Formats: sequence, C-alpha cells, structure tokens
Amino acid sequence: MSMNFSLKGKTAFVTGGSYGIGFSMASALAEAGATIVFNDLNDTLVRKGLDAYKEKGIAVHGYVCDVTDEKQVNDTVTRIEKEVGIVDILINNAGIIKRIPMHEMSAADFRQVIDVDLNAPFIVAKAVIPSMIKKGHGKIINICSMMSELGRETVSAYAAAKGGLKMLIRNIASEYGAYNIQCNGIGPGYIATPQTAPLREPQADGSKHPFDSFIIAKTPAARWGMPEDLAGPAVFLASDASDFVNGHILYVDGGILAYIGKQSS
Ligand code: NAP
Ligand code: GCO
Repeated sequence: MSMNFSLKGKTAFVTGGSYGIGFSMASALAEAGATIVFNDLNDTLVRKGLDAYKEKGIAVHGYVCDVTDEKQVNDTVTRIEKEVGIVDILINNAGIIKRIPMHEMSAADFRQVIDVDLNAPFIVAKAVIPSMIKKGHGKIINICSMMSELGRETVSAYAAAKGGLKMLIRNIASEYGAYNIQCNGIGPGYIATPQTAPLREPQADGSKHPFDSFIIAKTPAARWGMPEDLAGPAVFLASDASDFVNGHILYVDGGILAYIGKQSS
C-alpha cells in the first residue's frame, strides 16, 4: 500500500471547477502538487474562475466547454493534451439539479438533468481514457450524491442520474482496472454551495428554512458540509495512496447515511 499522497507532475481536469465543490477539490489537488485544468460554459464564467484561483495564488488553465457536447469535450481534451499534458486525474464534478415534483416535470427537464449529471461524465471519461491507457495509469472520480442511495420528493431526475453514475463508476472500474485506471466516486452530503442555497434561504419572518433545520437534525455532525470537507477525500482518491481502491463510493456526509434520525419530541 503506497503512502504517496503527492500529485506532483500530474494534470487534473476538474469539470465545472470555477466555484463550489469543484473549486475546492481543484484547489486541494493543486496544493498537493497537481496542475489544474477546469472548464465552464462560457468565457465570462471561465474568466471568473481564473480570477478566483488567482486570488488563492493557484495557477490554472481554464477552457470554455459544455460537458454535454461530445464534440466540444473531445476538442477540449485534445487541446488540454497539447497545451497542458495528458489528463492523469479526471473529476467529473459539473452537475445541475431541478427540484420539480415528478408528475409535473417535463420529459425535456428530466433529460437535461440526465444529460449533465450522467451522460456528460460518460462523455468526458470516454475522452480521457485512451490516453490514460497509453500512459499506463489514470484516476477518474465521479461526484455522486446522497441521492445515489436515497430518494426524496422533487429530485427524481437528479436521483436517477446520480444512481446511474454510481453504476457507471463500478463499470469503468471493472472495464479499465486492468489498465491501472481507478474509477471511484465521492458522495457529498448536504454541502453549502450555490446549488443548495435555496434550501438554506431564511424565511420571510427571519426563521431558518425548514429544510435547513431538517438537514442539521439528520446529520450526526449537526451541520452542513463545506466545500473544503471534500478536499482530503479528493486528494486521496487522486493519489497513488488509493491505487488499490477501485469502484468505491466514498460518502462524505457527516454520517447522514449511517443515521436513522431522531424521533420528534
Ligand atoms: P454548483 O455550485 O451548482 O456548481 C456546479 C458547477 O457545474 C458550476 O461550475 C456549473 O457551471 C457547472 N456546470 C453545470 N452544467 C455544466 C455544463 N453543462 N458544462 C460545464 N459545466 C457545467 O454545484 P456544487 O454544489 O458545487 O456541486 C458540484 C457537484 O457536486 C455536482 O455534481 C453536484 O450534483 C454534486 N453534489 C453537490 C452537493 C451539495 O450539497 N452541494 C451534494 C452532493 C453532490 P456554471 O458556472 O455555468 O453554473
Ligand atoms: C436536494 C439537494 C441534494 C444535494 C446533494 C445531496 O435537493 O435534496 O440539492 O440533492 O444537492 O446531492 O447529497
């Protein structure tokens, strides 16, 4: 078992890494020595990301790319390989959620969530795997969710996508393990980012959002996670230290999945 957590000399591509969980994981990989590449949907958003990394003193490469568009992804990976290097570490982080009761959700909305949260990780992984095979190693980390295991009202498309992503991880691990490629998942609990901001918005009377209180009560750690809570797990799964860990989902949830919850008094 290697104890080497250093990412020196490695190139890491973190999709949707201009803020939120992606930004935090990319910053941690940079601290461990990796060269960071991220993408976002347009020039303005990429520039915003570049400024945020610069403020932290991290040198990064930003690309405009929609991860659902196979041609854009293939062209971007070709450019990364030419301009930065072969992608040693891919973190499929870009994701969206639409909170709509299932019986009111259009098929188009359902498809869009599946497209970003499940089809895109397939497209990006597929684009980087051939060079990983040639190089003789690779790390793919897909960002799952509590909804890879649990359901709740209004998130049918998201849960279907994140559940599917869990099985895509196991399949990539099965199919490419022999090439020294490890594919694992990180399943964040409830993390304070723009994606979950509507669930934490204070009520008109200034009281806590009921979902905010619900999550704190449902989490043994008794708090929301912060993007920084994903830093250590990301470095571990990106490094040689996890070379015999394959097809695993590491839940980083403050204990949510272990806990049945408290009876109401
Ligand atoms: P976020 O704050 O909404 O950030 C998501 C990122 O993905 C943004 O940078 C966004 O870009 C990018 N993105 C979305 N669609 C894209 C596309 N088609 N092409 C390229 N980039 C795209 O989300 P987050 O909370 O940091 O979540 C990051 C990942 O963790 C997601 O996969 C999410 O499902 C997962 N997750 C989050 C939580 C949580 O509690 N927050 C928990 C479990 C899992 P824009 O700049 O265009 O918005
Ligand atoms: C929701 C949330 C979740 C989280 C996260 C949980 O509406 O329930 O947005 O789905 O974002 O994925 O792990």
